[in-house]
Amino acid sequence: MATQIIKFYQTGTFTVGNRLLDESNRSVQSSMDRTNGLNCGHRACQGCGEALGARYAIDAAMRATNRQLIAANATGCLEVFSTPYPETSWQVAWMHSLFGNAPAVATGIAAAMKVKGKKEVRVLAQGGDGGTTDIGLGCLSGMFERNDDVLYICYDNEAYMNTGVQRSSATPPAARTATTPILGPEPGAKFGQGKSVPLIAMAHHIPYVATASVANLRDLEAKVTKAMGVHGARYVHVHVPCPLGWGSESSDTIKVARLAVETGLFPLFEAEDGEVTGSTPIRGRVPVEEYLKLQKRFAHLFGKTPDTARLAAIQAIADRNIARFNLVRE
Ligand SMILES: Cc1ncc(C[n+]2csc(CCOP(=O)(O)OP(=O)(O)O)c2C)c(N)n1
Ligand code: SF4
Repeated sequence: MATQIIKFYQTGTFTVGNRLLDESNRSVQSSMDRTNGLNCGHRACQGCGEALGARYAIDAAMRATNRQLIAANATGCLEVFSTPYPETSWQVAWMHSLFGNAPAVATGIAAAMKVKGKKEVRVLAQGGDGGTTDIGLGCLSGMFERNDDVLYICYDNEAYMNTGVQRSSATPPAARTATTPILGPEPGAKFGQGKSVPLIAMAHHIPYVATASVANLRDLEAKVTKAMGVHGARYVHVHVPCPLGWGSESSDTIKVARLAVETGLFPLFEAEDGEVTGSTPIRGRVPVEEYLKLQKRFAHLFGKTPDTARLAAIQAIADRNIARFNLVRE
């Protein structure tokens, strides 16, 4: 799929349909032949970023593999809202796994396909940030270290949403969750050292690592397509706002995701064999307050007396990303 940057007004919209563009530049979703990998009828909340991200990622992967795809899915919202027994919204060969072992299950599927001589069948695993950055990290590291032929996609909504919004190691500092309440002198999640699974993946020198966001769906499609064109272990980390857990408006999901990118809090980059190969520049740099204000989980930072010290600490995280990934260019 082409990665040419296209201005929205040039597309002729089918939402992001791009029907006025060359065939080669159209998004996967604009095609009448798209696979509708995650179909209607699922029970995700209105405005769920995870459902949107998964739909785009799976359709792109199915197109890239000529529909020869098997997906393993960690327990989490994505699994629960899509497969209330005996129903399913998946139009892809799909296997449920435990909360923490989706990478190992996917590795097993890939090994089975190899033994059967089904080289054309490709394997993908997917899960939330809890399943990925916490309980599944050991299995994931093993999958990376062995360079198993699997694409792992993490949909990062920054907490354990399925079980009622508990903190994960991807929860940002100061955020209110069920387990990081607004109590004490520094309410919300602690300022730790952070944990970047994309950087951890890079430390394994795997062939391909990328971050993506539902704010830029063409970019997400392109990165998943690129990942499916490579063999070995691959990792794509997608930022997916959760209106229920973040306390944002359902209609603001894309806006919130875009502000995460434009503030520098969620940098978009790619890496190959352990080295950063590119990043997406920020178009108009925005102070972190613009992003935080749209989410009730950060409302305590904007009380009668704004928490300027901790707002500055969050801004410093964004500034560090901007410098590290060269996000603001002349
Ligand atoms: C070993 C184990 N512990 C706890 C659970 C309960 N559980 C199921 S899903 C989930 C949270 C999932 O969070 P995350 O991976 O971030 O995905 P999200 O729901 O946010 O998409 C938990 C704690 C479980 N299924 N297995
Ligand atoms: S709780 Fe969040 S992640 Fe789960 S379905 Fe609702 S919006 Fe999506």
